[in-house]
Amino acid sequence: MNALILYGTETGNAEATATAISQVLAGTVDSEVHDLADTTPDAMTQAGADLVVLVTATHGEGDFAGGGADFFEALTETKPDLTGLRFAVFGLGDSYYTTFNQAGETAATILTTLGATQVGDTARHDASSGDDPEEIAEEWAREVLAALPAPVAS
Ligand code: FMN
Repeated sequence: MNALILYGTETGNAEATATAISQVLAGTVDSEVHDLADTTPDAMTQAGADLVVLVTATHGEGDFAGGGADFFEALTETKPDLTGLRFAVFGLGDSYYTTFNQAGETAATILTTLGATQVGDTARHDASSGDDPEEIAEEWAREVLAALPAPVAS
């Protein structure tokens, strides 16, 4: 099984979190980590990925961090059929904002609308909690692995 881990970041937390997730997946699935700023939606459909893990921070007023805005704008314009693709979302945000983790919610909605199937729950890291996002993500990634159908995860 192949996983594509895509992150959108402004200050680095999502990138470090994506790396932590890839380390949990290693051994069970082959994964690659890419910055959304250097990625187009084709990567999801042409690279043969069975699972896409989106790790996105929310910035601005509920907006995607980093390259997320351009990536999801392209996705909603080209509307590829993502039926058969599994995805998981790890959001990073701060409950100080009323738009807490909005980017993660938006990502999940867009991918579901295009036919992809979500694995596990959308994670919502809260910077105000003081929790380490990498630790939270490692536990979450194990839950995602457990939620994959057995033949796919093997
Ligand atoms: N978090 C939210 O949940 N909603 C927001 O609208 C939001 N806006 C932010 C705007 C600014 C200018 C900053 C600095 C942070 C904002 N955050 C918001 C919190 C970030 O998402 C959080 O700090 C996250 O860990 C940053 O991840 P990154 O280092 O990958 O960019």
